[in-house]
Amino acid sequence: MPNILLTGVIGPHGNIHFDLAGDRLTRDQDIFTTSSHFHYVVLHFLAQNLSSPCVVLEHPSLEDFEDELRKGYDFVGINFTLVNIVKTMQMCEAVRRVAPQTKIVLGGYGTSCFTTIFKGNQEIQKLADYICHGEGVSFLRKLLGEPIDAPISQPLGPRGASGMPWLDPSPPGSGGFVISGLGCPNMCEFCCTSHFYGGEYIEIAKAERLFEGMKRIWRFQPESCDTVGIFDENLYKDKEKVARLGKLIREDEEFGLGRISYFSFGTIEDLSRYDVVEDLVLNGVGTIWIGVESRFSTLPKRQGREVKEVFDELHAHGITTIGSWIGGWDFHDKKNIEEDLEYFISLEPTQSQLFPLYPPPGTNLYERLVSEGRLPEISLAKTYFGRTSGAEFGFPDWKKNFTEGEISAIVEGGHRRLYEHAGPSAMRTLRVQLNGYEFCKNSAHQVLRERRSELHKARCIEAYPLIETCEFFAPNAKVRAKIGEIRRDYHRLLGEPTVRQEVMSSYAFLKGCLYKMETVVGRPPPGEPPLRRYEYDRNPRGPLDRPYATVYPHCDERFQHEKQVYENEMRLLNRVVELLEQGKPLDEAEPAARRIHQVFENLDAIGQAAKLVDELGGDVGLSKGWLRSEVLKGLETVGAKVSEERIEAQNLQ
Ligand code: B12
Ligand code: SF4
Repeated sequence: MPNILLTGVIGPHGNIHFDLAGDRLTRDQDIFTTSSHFHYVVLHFLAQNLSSPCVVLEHPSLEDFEDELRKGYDFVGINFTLVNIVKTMQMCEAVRRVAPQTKIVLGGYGTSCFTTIFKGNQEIQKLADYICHGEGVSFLRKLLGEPIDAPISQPLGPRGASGMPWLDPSPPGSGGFVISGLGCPNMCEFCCTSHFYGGEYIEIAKAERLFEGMKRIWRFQPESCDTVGIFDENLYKDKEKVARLGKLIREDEEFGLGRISYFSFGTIEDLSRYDVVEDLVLNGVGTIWIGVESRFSTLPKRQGREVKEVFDELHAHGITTIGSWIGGWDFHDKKNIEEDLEYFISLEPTQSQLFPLYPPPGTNLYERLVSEGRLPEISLAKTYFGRTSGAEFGFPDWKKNFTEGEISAIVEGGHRRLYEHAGPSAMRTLRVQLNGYEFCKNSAHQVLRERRSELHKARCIEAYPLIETCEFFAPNAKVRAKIGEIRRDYHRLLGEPTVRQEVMSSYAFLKGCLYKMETVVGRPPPGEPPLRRYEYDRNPRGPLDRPYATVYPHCDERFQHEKQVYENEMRLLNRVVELLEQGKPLDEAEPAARRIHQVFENLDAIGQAAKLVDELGGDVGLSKGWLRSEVLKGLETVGAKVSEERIEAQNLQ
């Protein structure tokens, strides 16, 4: 059987992170920006649907990649996006040099470069032996001589995670992804995923197989009940599938609505055909990512009910949202873009993604702009892509009423404005979970009263310890009042906090203050994700074993250290909780517990110190704008260097 290596692109990734929550969904929320990590679901999906032995690599450096190639593979499959064209070229060159007998297969959205910007360029076409321009399982099975119509199994991959980096630097993995379908017939002009599949919808799994995949993921993580993601550009287009999946979840004895909820993508057009309770809440929907794009959009997918009405209704019934907004359409001018953004902010999406409009090659938007002479000639684009490091994917100024700089500033400002209006996403989520709990508790449906309410309750209990820190560091009085109301509603609905919740609140507050101070004086940028190697050796494994063995070839010392510190802290806190629950006075406890007690007694002073450091940050030359944008992205600028020097000078005095 042929030997396959499947890999993502080489690092370092620079500012093209794998941190969806930090970079986008909770961007610029002060210390409440969560951080997350993602895995290559797609590589595991491919590996788990082939019978040939495979190795999957995540985040190799060029050297790691070359070392792996030397082990001898028949095929190397690379997944890449357009921003990573240059890295992909480098990898192809490495394969030809180090392992000339290995055949190269390219796949993923990046391959659209071969039909657009590199169309007809013989030299570049020769980079790879095979290019997959669509669904990959059938492509690889055909290439490897495996049965094409064998059933497709849902992936059970490594788990991603997200959380406040200062609370738990390495939160346990949660959730997972199943794949319902690829592509979308709507073909919105700017959308590269629908164009990639030529406007077709390729169904990967019916409701029954999806549910099996979801249950399999849940069985592997009974301790951390969280949400499973369903990849489908437009799940809610198929109302019958959503209903069938919902029935399976609702009637499931093992998990049911008390444990299972899911995330997927939906449009206003489709959601307008749904009843929020009968068709969504009762069907196990947890979070919906809705492309709002713009209040003024005439895209068919945006037609239907008033957008705000849809968001409000979802939130009122316990369904969280990710809203996305795009700035820089032709119809945007300097005045109406403000109105548009203001409207988006008023939706208070639980999480958000704000982006400038950009024309991915392969879309109708790209074609139109080229034909209107608004984008450089394709040959120029070729040079452009070839010249950059790959990290600066973007286009020269082409927007009607904005330069790229102007639009970026508006988008960046939008994150902050949303935070200053709606507060941290952690509290927006808690608001929605409380709403869900109250709604379910009072519902006429027994299954909501008895089961789904438990899911909301568990999430509220988990989020409680963050309330105090969010309230204390709220960006303004309006947000502080909103959080105060959340606290009151929590107490009204779920009673007084337990001893553990109180202790965890104090701990969160302490850690939040420390992080705040660290933010002001400058924190090292997040590290590169570590190399992970997954071996699909095809040896028989039990039903509750993962289908691969994982190896971390390089020790990540920072990660190990932070994890160790966290575990020690948790041991100590557990001891404190134990003592308090037994009614034993902490000032008579063993020294470690006594010290924690003393620190907790002084939280007010620590909080004031953190606020002071925050305020002084500006005076010592640390502009808040720099802290927000550059520290977040881990970029170095001249301004940043100057600020660092000033801080060092101040420290020496
Ligand atoms: C999950 C996701 C992420 C995750 C994980 C990324 C990862 N590498 O796995 C995170 C959050 C980290 C992420 C980051 C980014 N992402 Co992203 N992401 C997605 C998302 C939502 C789903 C992708 C997915 O796994 N789908 C499920 C799989 C099964 O389907 P698929 O990708 O279509 O794969 C099939 C085929 O393409 C093919 N195939 C794919 N790879 C291969 C490889 C081989 C060898 C073969 C034969 C076949 C094959 O077979 C697969 C199964 O049929 C898509 C949007 C979307 N709705 O699809 C964007 C998307 C892929 N991301 C995109 C972008 C721009 C980014 C970022 C650059 C964002 C940023 N500015 O930082 C970074 C780049 C990170 C990186 N270095 O690769 C763009 C890519 C645009 C383009 N034309 O290239 C997309 C399409 C979003 C969009 N609409 O613009 N992303
Ligand atoms: S509805 Fe969404 S996925 Fe479908 S074409 Fe439009 S933007 Fe793309």
